[in-house]
Amino acid sequence: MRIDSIEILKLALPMIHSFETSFGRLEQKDTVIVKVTTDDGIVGYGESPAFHAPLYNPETADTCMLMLEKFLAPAVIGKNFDTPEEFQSGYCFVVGNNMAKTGLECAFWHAYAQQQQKSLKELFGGIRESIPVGESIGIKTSIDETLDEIAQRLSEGYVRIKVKIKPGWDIELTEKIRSRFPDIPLMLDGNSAYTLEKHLDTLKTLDRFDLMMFEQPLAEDDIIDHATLQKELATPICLDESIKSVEDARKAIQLGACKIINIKPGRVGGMIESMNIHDLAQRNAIGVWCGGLLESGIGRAFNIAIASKENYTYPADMSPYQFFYKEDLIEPSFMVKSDGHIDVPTEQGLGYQIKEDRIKKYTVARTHLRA
Ligand code: OSB
Ligand code: MG
Repeated sequence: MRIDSIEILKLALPMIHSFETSFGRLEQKDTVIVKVTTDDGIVGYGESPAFHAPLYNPETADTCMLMLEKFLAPAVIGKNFDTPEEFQSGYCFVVGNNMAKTGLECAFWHAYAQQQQKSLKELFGGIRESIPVGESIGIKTSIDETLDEIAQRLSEGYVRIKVKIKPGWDIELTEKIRSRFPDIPLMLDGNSAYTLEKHLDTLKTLDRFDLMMFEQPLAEDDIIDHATLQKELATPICLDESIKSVEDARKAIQLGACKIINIKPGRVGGMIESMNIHDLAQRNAIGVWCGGLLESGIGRAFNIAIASKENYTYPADMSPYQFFYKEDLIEPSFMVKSDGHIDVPTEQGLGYQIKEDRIKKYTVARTHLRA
């Protein structure tokens, strides 16, 4: 397939509810949609799920736009590629910028799936018909509000609850959750807000609440302190921000810094690297799960497909669009069933219809490269 055209679109998706984590409150979701067109007229879409500001990782929607326009898209435009691996090798000289790379790689996967007349699930080697889903609950204004949301989601079928914490919004919160819901699969996500030096006692107290896992308590660039912490805790540590590549995963596993890995394709640079991490983790008996970055349905479609692989043994963060947005960029969007599972599409291509008119409606900046 020759890549004849690449459109790079920055979208601003209004959020109906803000989402607060230890790094700040998200009130609006910027995202970047990449659209490739091949010489055969096949059109593929991908998503770079960056935010408006570099809070979760160093990228933003604007850096994705710039990197895609100046380096990534020019490296592949007008050229022929037979496989996603070949396509990726076209721009692998670019260091970092994993979210920018993910949008481009996914757009190629989407086009490739259509050319091969296969589903993403089949291309990724998925084995599950449906995937289990948990909810990720942001920092609220009161503990009661958090408890009510947990009760609501459990009644809707979500199979585990993840709660965002930060220093000062942790022990009392977890205590109250556990006293009202003693047996639910519960996990906490610190989003890098804690340090060994200041918070070891807090972390050891949280260790008593029979948690499924503790996601990224310490700094995003620190796997050494996570290894020290894991020796102090019975709760399995799950790394999110710290794992940006299969090499990071290898080192974290070797050091004993985690027992579980949250794989977000956007954070690690795409589906190929996600699969590399999945395979490495599986060889080392480390379970993985698919995290989210509040993607639109376009990004989520890739996440759902990859989460059907064998070693995705924990529930995904895959809240449906209704939690955050008025409408999705795919229609119909995926649905979380009353058993807390999402069906994995088996149709050729993405498995969902793209709503071009909605992409247009939310586009605030656009670049078009032609061969
Ligand atoms: O740390 O998992 C995270 C959302 C934005 C930034 C970071 C994180 C999250 C989530 C994802 O918890 C929730 C979702 O995409 O449904
Ligand atoms: Mg996280």
